[in-house]
Amino acid sequence: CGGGEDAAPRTTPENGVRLGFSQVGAESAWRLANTQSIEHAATNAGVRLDLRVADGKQENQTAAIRDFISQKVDIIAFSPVVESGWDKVLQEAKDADIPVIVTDRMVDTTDTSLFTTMLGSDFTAEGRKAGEWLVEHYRDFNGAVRIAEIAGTTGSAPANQRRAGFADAIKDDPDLQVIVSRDGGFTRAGGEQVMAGFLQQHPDIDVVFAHNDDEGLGAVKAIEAVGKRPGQDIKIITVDASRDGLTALAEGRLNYVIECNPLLGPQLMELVGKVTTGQTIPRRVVVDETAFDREAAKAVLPNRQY
Ligand code: GYE
Repeated sequence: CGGGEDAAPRTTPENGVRLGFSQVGAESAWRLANTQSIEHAATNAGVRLDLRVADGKQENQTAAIRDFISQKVDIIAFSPVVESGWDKVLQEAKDADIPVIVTDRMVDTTDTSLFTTMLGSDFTAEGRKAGEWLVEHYRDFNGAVRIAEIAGTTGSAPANQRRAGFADAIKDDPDLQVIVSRDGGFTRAGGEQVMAGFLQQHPDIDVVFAHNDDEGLGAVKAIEAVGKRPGQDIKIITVDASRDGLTALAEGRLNYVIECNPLLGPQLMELVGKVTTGQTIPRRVVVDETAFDREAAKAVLPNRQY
């Protein structure tokens, strides 16, 4: 396996490193920007990219990785749809002496030698920022605040960690209560459907914490459909800070948006270059991120890339 102190130096193939990349799917604006960033960065770095998009199914990703192994690519990278269930296929890559970089979402493996590094965001910190904003926003408010959570894909790292970070940030304020939580699949349609169901059962929801912008924008539609005003009657917090998310924030239909940066391509290609030439790399590379309120959204929107 490349990387680490005992890595055997590899030589870069003359006509470019062959990188097999298995992508989760095309569920969100974040994901589309992430795929584009990886494609552009590969072209710029002269990396020969074999990109497979898995339609949100783990078995498709496992099959793609097996295919990369049989084609003897130089290096594999992937964004795992869910955290668990990767040990076997990663062991196969290791046995074939093909290094693996995990991007975006973390894997839950018993053996951390199965991948060289993990490049991605700190999802727990993102969830915590959402919770901290809420604590601050309701600081002088007395009485219960009923929160509905539209979660990301069940079993995925961002869903697990955003939920955990959020819960941790609000735990000392007993007024802040998560009354329902359901998987919206990180899509607009999913967010709309889940929110419509929530509103039928709980017409008194005060706040929505959606695990991504697309789900939050779906919730906006569902809230409007019952004649309520998103951003006013029901506050909405989301994660990603895509252009559509920030636009809704600037218009006052979302209230707070945490950034999750999908433009990992250049950093990934740098790591690919280092691993394939036997250089030492850190085990974990975190992406820099911030959070936006309405004014901050207006300021960055003109130059927003995704
Ligand atoms: O927040 C969401 C996407 O894994 C960070 O996946 C990513 C998440 C992102 O579908 O929009």
